[in-house]
Amino acid sequence: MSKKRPEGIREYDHPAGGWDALRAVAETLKHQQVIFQGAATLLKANQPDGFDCPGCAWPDPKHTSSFEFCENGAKAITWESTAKRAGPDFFARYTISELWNWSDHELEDAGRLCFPMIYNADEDRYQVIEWSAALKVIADKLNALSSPDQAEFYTSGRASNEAAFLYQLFVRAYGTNNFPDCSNLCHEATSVGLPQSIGVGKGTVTLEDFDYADAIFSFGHNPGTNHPRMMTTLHDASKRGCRIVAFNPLKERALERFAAPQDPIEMGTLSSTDIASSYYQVRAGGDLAALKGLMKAVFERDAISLAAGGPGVLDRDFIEEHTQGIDDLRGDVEQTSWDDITEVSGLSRTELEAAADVYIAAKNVILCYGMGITQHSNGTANVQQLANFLMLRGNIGRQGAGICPVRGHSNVQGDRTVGITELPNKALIDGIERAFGFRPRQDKGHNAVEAVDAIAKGDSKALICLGGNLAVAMSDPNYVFEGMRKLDLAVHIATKLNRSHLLTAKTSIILPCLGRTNVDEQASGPQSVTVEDSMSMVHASKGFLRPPSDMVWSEPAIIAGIAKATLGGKYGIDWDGMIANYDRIRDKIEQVFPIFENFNTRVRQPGGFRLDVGASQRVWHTDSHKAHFLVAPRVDEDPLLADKSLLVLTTIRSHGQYNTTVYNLDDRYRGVFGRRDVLFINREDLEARGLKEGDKVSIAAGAGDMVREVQGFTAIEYPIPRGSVAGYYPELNVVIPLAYADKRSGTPAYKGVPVRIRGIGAEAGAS
Ligand SMILES: Nc1nc2c(c(=O)[nH]1)N[C@H]1C(S)=C(S)[C@@H](COP(=O)(O)OP(=O)(O)OC[C@H]3O[C@@H](n4cnc5c(=O)[nH]c(N)nc54)[C@H](O)[C@@H]3O)O[C@H]1N2
Ligand SMILES: Nc1nc2c(c(=O)[nH]1)N[C@H]1C(S)=C(S)[C@@H](COP(=O)(O)OP(=O)(O)OC[C@H]3O[C@@H](n4cnc5c(=O)[nH]c(N)nc54)[C@H](O)[C@@H]3O)O[C@H]1N2
Ligand SMILES: [Mo]
Repeated sequence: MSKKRPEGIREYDHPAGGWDALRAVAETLKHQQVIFQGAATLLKANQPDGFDCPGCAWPDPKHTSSFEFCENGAKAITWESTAKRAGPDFFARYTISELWNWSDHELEDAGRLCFPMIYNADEDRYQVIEWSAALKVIADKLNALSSPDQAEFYTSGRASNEAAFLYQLFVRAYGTNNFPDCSNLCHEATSVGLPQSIGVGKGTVTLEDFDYADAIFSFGHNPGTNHPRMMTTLHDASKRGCRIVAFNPLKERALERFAAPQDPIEMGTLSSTDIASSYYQVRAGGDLAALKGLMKAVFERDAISLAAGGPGVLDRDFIEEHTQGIDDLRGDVEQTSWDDITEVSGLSRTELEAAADVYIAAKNVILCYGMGITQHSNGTANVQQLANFLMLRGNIGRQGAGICPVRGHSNVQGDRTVGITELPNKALIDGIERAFGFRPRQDKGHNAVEAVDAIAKGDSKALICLGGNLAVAMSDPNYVFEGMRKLDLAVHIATKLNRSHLLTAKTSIILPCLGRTNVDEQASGPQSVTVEDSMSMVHASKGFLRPPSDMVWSEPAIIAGIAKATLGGKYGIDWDGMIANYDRIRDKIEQVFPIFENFNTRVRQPGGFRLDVGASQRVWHTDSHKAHFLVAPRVDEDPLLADKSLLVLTTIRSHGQYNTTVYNLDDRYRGVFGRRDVLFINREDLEARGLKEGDKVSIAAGAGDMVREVQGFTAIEYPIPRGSVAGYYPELNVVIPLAYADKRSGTPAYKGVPVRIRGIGAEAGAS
């Protein structure tokens, strides 16, 4: 007889995708009251004349495909095109103190924001304000600061290229480089690590390359939930015999087997396709060790082949012609012991050798990775070891091979390309001078961790957010919340209400904006915006749904409005002209960034165009003009982990959420229904603490006076390696100290937090 599991926990034995995915979409449509309009909207996603799906940054086959079904894309679109409205009557009904007690799900579920609102402290409510008055208040506050560096300008990665470009132009003209953005929390380790390795902070593959890969290595990403359209690619690759090798502490269902909702046979017969041919449950934070193990095995195989008079297994021509540093890398890998590698990775030498053999046997290898790699205190080093591994056999810059960082927000990569960065390079500053006739500062501004720290310390006094939910997305939210309540000015450009908006400053303003699905009507007619996907493809996006009210502005128009009010005629920038016709914004983008040559023409081609990525052609934009093998010291990510009583916490997304937006409380593929207050833990780790499944536990991180603790999470016995535990973001962010981040890139170590687990309450045994 099977034992009784805690409430809401049950085995889910279906493949990912399939009929359950279709059913989930139908439920979301119903919940958001958009059954007819919503279904029509879904058919416009990622079509040549339609809008870009805000769900993720995975590319589409040329953006010219027939409708590609995606459960979570459908949820993202449906939540944006909801019939629900958070209008003036909503804000009249509830005080901010009341709304604070709502869940994140309930706040967003209030519906689309439709009027500019300003906080009235006496009434503890947001009240309607005219656009012109709101813009003037913001301008006066910004101009009253004693230095522009007292203001922080956050960007979340849904902003279009046009909005992001105008935003960075405004902020640079205003006079600061304080650009915290969601990329700092996400793929910053890629943006910092890859340029040092291969001269570009982007992926080198295109979607077509997947058709030629003999093996795909997947590290630390969960495409069944976070990039469901990638499942079509993996499904097709698996069907044609491509080997897929996964490294992930959790056995993610979609990486095991997937039923394509597009496939009439799989749907009709309830069958599915196996995805990963081998699956390695690496310990959380064990990737550096695993990668050194894989490379050690490759070097050993190479030596054996050479000793037997063979050609070796390295791509010596590539290494000779294109790279530097192989000897140092080999030295480091050789002196790293198998004992250290197996202990930290949790994988045996035999397992790592078997994976290395798949790698060696494959002519063309693509390596995909996500947050399981970047969100660690050695995130940058992790990324660079991935590049090393690929380069050993020349797997970069040729057909069917390359590195594929799987990006998060649908335009996070584009925002960076058009200038959202706290570290502007000379080319960007020169470009702005060329196009606008003024030379902005080139010194470093704040990234996300530095920005919220400056806010918490009272050094920064104003925060403008172009989308997102910064306070909830950051580590250590309680510290961040306290700081944000002390601000002089907080402005949120947003589609939906969230907790960051409730952290009211002396002056707090919400500016409602159009989403991707909405028509954007300006003086010259309806406008398109552009976005760049994970594979550097740039294409247009055009909404068609009526805006939630006449008082909702587009993001570019809002930014131009703030800029005009704040800067007046400074530098003679033609804000009105650019808003009247976004082609003019694109002309300026082209002037600042020569890679956008003929932007307006090329973006009108069906499917758009690909931005040049040097490494894809084996052109290395590094100082030496070569690609670099780079050494990372050690294999363990944190000296704290010498204390064996600690476990490593990794914080992940459920199937029913989009970052801080919680659509529902189910995580179907992991068998969790109707709750999120769980901690996935290995049975032996439970037993070692005298605990059992269902016990309530406390989770504590940090040391000394920096201890952060949460209580009341329920322990769920889960097939996760010993030493690793997992739970949901954002609920567990409260235990992650802000300083806990990759020193090189500033990326918070959300996926490698040393924690102490104790049982609490009557049911639990000894701690
Ligand atoms: N539906 C939906 N789509 C999304 C999002 C969303 O929230 N919902 N968010 C968007 C954004 S902004 C992003 S950045 C992406 C995120 O997409 P992912 O990178 O897939 O994000 P996570 O859910 O954080 O999960 C990472 C995976 O890494 C594994 N993992 C955890 N720790 C480790 C580790 O130490 N090593 C290894 N090898 N693996 C580990 C986890 O088990 C999990 O499978 O998705 C984007 N798309
Ligand atoms: N512990 C832990 N923390 C994490 C992570 C993790 O894996 N673990 N992941 C990190 C990652 S990868 C990321 S990217 C961040 C996410 O951080 P953010 O990007 O800041 O957060 P989101 O939840 O995506 O933002 C949701 C809000 O965006 C607004 N919004 C939605 N669409 C639009 C639009 O079209 N325009 C505008 N202006 N606003 C819009 C809505 O108001 C909505 O409430 O979180 C990070 N935090
Ligand atoms: Mo992200």
